[in-house]
Amino acid sequence: MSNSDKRQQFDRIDTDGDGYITAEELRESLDGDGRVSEEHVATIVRMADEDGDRRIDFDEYAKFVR
Ligand SMILES: [Ca+2]
Ligand SMILES: [Ca+2]
Repeated sequence: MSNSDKRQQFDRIDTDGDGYITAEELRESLDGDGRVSEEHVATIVRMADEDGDRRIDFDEYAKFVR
């Protein structure tokens, strides 16, 4: 995936446009039909979050989806 594709995905998930994906935003993007649990989303954020601020910035996202 190219960096600009990732950027587009990232921007789609980051609905408030602050440059960070929160668990809430991620859940909304994944949770089309209410089947994604909060726990599952929290696990994804923990795996992707490298600096421990509990948000996913673009660098973290780009590495995670590589
Ligand atoms: Ca955001
Ligand atoms: Ca982070």
